[in-house]
Amino acid sequence: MKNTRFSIIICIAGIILFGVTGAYAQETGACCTPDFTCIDDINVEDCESLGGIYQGDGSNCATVTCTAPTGACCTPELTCIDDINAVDCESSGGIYQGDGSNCATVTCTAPTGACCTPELTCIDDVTNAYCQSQGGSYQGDGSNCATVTCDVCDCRPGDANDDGVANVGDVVYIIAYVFKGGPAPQPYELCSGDPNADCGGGVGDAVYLIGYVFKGGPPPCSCEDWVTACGMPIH
Ligand SMILES: [Ca+2]
Ligand SMILES: [Ca+2]
Repeated sequence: MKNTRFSIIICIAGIILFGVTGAYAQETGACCTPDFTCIDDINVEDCESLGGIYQGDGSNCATVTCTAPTGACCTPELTCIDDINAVDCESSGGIYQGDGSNCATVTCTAPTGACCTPELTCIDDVTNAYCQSQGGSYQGDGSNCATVTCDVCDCRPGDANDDGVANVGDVVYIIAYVFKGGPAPQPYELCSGDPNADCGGGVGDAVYLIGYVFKGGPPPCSCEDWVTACGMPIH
């Protein structure tokens, strides 16, 4: 009889304890996710498992603003901007300096080097990001124009499929490009597909190549000839 009464007490205590902890586990509130959207009615464990920041029991998205932390941003030109979030900084090519950082204590430095512009001139002391933003080709950290050659003529007019030789495969490639919406000549859409150096791509180039390959006609022009005829940049 005593044992039975004891069991009942334990059972009731268990039910009360379960009720209390159960109620506690069901507390919910708003959650700011890592991409700064707000989710309502979520408990702290679920919020944190999403990588979010729990806004407190009973909070809700109507009154919560999920904002990204801000800090200083070094732009590609190495100037500093304050009070910007990481996503905005990096989407403009900058380097985010950390939450709470500010330009008063930040020095924006980045490795620099030489940059070959699309016009094949050389610019010194620019960052990779800046060079690319100008459509250039970055030559590596610490490189400089004294030792860099930008004016490389690396187009092979007539080798439209970029396999190193101008032959019947390029005739087929150019015809597919002109008449069937095939891929453009590579790597330079115009120059690589323009063996007759008339600064335009078309069926005339296929005819010119056929003459060269099958009929002993003149060979495709050189890259230098093409640039002389059509000018820089190679494209
Ligand atoms: Ca080829
Ligand atoms: Ca042509």
